[in-house]
Amino acid sequence: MLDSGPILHRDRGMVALAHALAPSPSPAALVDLERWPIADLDTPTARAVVATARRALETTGLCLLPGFLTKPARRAMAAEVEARVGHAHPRDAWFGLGTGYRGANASADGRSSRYAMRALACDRLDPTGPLRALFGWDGLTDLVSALVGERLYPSVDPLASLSVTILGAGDEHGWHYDENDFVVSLLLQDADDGGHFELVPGSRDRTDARAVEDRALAGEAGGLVRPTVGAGTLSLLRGRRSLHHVSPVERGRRLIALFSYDRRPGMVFSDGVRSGAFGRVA
Ligand SMILES: O=C(O)CCC(=O)C(=O)O
Repeated sequence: MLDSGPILHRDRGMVALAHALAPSPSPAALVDLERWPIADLDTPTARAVVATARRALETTGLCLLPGFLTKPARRAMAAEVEARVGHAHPRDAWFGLGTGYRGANASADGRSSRYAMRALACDRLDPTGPLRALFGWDGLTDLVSALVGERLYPSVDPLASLSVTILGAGDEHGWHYDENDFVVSLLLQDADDGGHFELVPGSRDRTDARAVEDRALAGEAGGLVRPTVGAGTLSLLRGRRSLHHVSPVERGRRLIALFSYDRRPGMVFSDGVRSGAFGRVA
C-alpha cells in the first residue's frame, strides 16, 4: 500500500526534465501487443479492450489484463527485482482498520492486520531496465488514463513513483482500504504457495460493512472473492470501497510492481509516505 497522503506537485520544468531523462522504451518487447493491442488506442480493437476493462472496473472495482507482459519481459523484470531484494526496505507492523499504525503486535483487538513485506523503491531499479522503461512509456499512461476515464500523469517521485512490493515466506499484506482512488499493479512473480489477493467487493458501502469486515479479518471466507491473478497480469483496483489484502505467503516469493499516477503532472509523495514505505525520504 502506498496511500497517497499529502502529495506535492513539482513545476512543469521538472516534469519536462524527468521525461527527458527517461530511458527510451521499447514497449513492443515488453507488452504482449498481440493479446492486448493497445499501442494505438484509436483502433476499434483497442477501443473494445478498453470498454470491456472499464466495465469490469465500474462493476467490480477491479479490472485485470492477464498476460499483459510478454514472458521474456516478465522474467527480466522479476530477475531484476530478485537481484535487488537486499536493497528493499523491510517492515513488519500491525495496522488497524480506520485506526492506522498499531505497533509491532496488535492482533488482540480483532480489527488489525499485519503488514510484513519489503518495498523496493524506484531509485533502486535499473534506470535503463524494463520496469522503468514500461513506466516511462506514454502508451501505458494513455492506457491507464483511458481505463480510469481521466487524463493522468505518471508520478515523478524518485522513490515511490514506481516501486515493488516483495512478500517472502511468512509475509503478508494486511486487510485495508486504499486512500488512493485507484492502484495500478503488475504481478511480476507469484508465490509458490499462498500470497493470494482477496477482496470483498463493495464492502464499505454495505449496510453490514462492520460485520463483513470483521468476518474477513477473522479469516472467514464468506463474501470474499479471490480473483485469478497470474504473473504478468496488469491490474487496476479501486480499493477505497472494497476491503482487500494479500494472504500470507507460504512458499516462494511474490513480487508486484506498483505504478503511481495523478491528475496533475509532477506529483511527488510526502516525506511521511516515503519514510513509511521505504524507511527514508531521499
Ligand atoms: O499486492 C497486491 O496485490 C495488492 C496491493 C495493495 O493492496 C496495495 O498496494 O494497496
